[in-house]
Amino acid sequence: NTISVIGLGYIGLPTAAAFASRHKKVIGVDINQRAVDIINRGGVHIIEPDLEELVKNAVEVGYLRAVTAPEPADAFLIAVPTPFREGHQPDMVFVEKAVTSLAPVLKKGDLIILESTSPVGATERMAEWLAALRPDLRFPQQDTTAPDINIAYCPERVLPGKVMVELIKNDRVIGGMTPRCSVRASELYNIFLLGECVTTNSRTAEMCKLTENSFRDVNIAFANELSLICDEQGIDVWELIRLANRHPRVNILQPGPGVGGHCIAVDPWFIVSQHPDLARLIRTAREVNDSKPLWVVDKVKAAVADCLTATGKRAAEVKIACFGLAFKPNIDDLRESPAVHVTELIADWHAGETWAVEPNVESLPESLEKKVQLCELGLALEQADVIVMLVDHTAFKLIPGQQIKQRWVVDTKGVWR
Ligand code: SAJ
Repeated sequence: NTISVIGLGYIGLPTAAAFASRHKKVIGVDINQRAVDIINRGGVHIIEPDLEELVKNAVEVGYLRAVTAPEPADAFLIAVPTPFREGHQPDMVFVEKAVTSLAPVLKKGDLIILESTSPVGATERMAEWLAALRPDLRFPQQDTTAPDINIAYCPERVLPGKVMVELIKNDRVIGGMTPRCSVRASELYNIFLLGECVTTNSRTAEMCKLTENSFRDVNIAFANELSLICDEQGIDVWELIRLANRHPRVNILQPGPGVGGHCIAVDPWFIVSQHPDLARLIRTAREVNDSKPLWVVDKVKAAVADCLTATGKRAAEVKIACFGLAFKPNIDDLRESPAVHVTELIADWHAGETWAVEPNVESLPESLEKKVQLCELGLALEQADVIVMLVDHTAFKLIPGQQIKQRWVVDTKGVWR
């Protein structure tokens, strides 16, 4: 049996590699010719621990091959991006394109699984598109007992940086359009899954994915809101959270410079856009987290003003070092990172030099290239006037607080308290 994975990104490629490692024939499909070429040479175009080794082996033994257009297979997994458009509306254009391209190669008995984070109802919509493209086949909405094609929604829930572990260990929500679709999808994932398959319908599975990330976003927003209140009250928010978490039923997350990544800052909007009047808490959490970088920049401005008064320096002489650019600790992923956003805002405003200390990268993203200098940790500790702690990388946490001689430190992660 052949499995086709459409979309070879952060989710699709690890999933394709997981099936191939279980000696299943996998055809990976991606419109990006460069990615396809790299994979066919046994390489990877994304960084994720253990992924390269797995892809290399799979390609060498012939279980995995990449192409730019779908070929016939027995199961199709769609793992393409679902970004949002203006006004925070989910954009299903990549799913629609994937479906349109696979429709011609579909045959009776095939299974189609949508993995991309999607608004509620997307799987049913996908089935409608397919029915229109292939009137010769019967889909689950037309024949609920024995359709020609089985369709399910099965969201991924892996943590970037731990994808290969979580892909196999985490339980999986399987939302079949019919109970039989759920059974077929569970059989497929059980090829590599150690976690359990928990079955439901497609709409509940879609909502489940959005709920998981909204839960985290709301809880981070709670911590971020507390950090603003504590700042005004002169209370150490990290100590406060540690103490409150000693209560057996309290478990507060950690504040920071904002929420980044490609999921938590996006998915809650899928619920808000479908329910603008009801999703009040979810929307507010997004707004709280999105506004945190601006608050951090205000803190930096105040620190610089204080530094100018205390030292008599001119603004152009003040050096600001931003510690961390990644969207979370110990990774090199800078996309959708609040730390990058804060650094950019500081550099745009500041008259003097702005430095970025990011031990996990060798070059700066385009948005910072002309405004910011990448700086060694030691030099920044030695020469910066103001330090802005943005990401709690282990390398930063290892520096003893007493070693920080700067008087002006804006510490958004509570690393050197
Ligand atoms: N963050 C905080 N405080 C915290 C925890 C996180 O400010 O206490 C920030 C991080 O610094 C980062 C952002 O939140 O900027 C998101 O990081 P994360 O580690 O919470 O999550 P992601 O985006 O790497 O992965 C999430 C995971 N979802 C949940 O934990 C509910 C992952 O399981 C999902 O598969 C992934 O989204 C996804 O693809 O949807």
